[in-house]
Amino acid sequence: MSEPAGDIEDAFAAMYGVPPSGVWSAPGRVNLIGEHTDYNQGFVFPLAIDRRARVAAAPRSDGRLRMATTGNGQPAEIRIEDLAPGKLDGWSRYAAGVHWAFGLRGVEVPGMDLLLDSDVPVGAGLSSSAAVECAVALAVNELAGAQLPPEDLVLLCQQAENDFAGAPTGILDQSASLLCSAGHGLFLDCRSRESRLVPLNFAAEGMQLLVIDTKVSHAHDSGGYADRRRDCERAAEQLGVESLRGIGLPELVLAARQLDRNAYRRARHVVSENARVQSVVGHLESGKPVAKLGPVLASSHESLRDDFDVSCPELDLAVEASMATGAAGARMTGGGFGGSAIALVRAADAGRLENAVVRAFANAGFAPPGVFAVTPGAGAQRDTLRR
Ligand code: GAF
Repeated sequence: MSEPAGDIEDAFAAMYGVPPSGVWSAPGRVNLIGEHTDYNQGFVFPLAIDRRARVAAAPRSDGRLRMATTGNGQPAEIRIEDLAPGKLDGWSRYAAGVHWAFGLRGVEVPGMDLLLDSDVPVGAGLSSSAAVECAVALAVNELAGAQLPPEDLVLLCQQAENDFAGAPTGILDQSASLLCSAGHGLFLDCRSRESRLVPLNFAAEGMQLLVIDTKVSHAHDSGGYADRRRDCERAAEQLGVESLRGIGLPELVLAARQLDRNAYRRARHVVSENARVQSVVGHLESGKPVAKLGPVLASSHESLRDDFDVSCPELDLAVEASMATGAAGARMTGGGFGGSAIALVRAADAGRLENAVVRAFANAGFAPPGVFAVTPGAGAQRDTLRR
């Protein structure tokens, strides 16, 4: 787990010789449903998880930005005025990208010392990079006196990820991290950017939401994600609509001949996934049990596997083994090409499911997966009181 705020404050003082001005944190996310819909102006329904990136920060007067992680020696360093895409790598490009994006908005960003600690697994499809961006964004927002609202910070962090870190992602992850609240999922319309919180309490129904981290590391700054985005844009163009949000399933089927095969399959996923998000939110808002969401989670996984081609053998096996062990539902979550699956399971069966998935991975010759429960956690926040 990440360190309590007091520990990171002490570690900051030991590293930089002064106490931090504050500690801010932001969560990773699980997307319950609504995959690859965000950059198609569609619907998503994520929850923040109880795993977070935490950053201690203090401004400097000499324009230098220093960034370190707990338990890891020397800070990376760059002058704020020298920040430019391509100049940094590793996690520091997410933090520095946020400073850069504030600068693009005309905010005078001071130099800063940062110390980061995170228990969001990296490369697991749980938005570890967005968690870093959002925690740093809260710190800079306050220390630079920018006072941007969370909705603006979503776009600012997305810009850091897209243009500074080079991953052409949508607004799902940053929205989940900044706008979610404990005990809720976030229903977000990525076209209007309107959102509302929907109560989500797995424990009250004797259920658990498990994450199965396949340990197949994914990265969205390499080819597959951008290819899917291009397929979707081509599909919209061939259909003569601004985005795939502009078409329903019956019209898409009728227009099938206008599209090449991949464009049609990608569009079919996006259009059907939007309908699935709406049906999940409708189901929960009318007070129906979360345990009954199994079939819709299953069809989301099939669509991502068969039409969107973003699953992989490890994700498919995680889902199959979960369903064979009595999960109410399971699907891959996040961008895919590795990363994690989720399984909705009766709490009493969680241990059995974990054993079955671990055994199935061993039998298939895959590396052991990580299996852990998540609960809908708090969104990004300041963790320490203002002095
Ligand atoms: C990744 C991206 F960062 C999100 O924007 C989203 O597209 C997701 O993959 C797929 O739903 O997490």
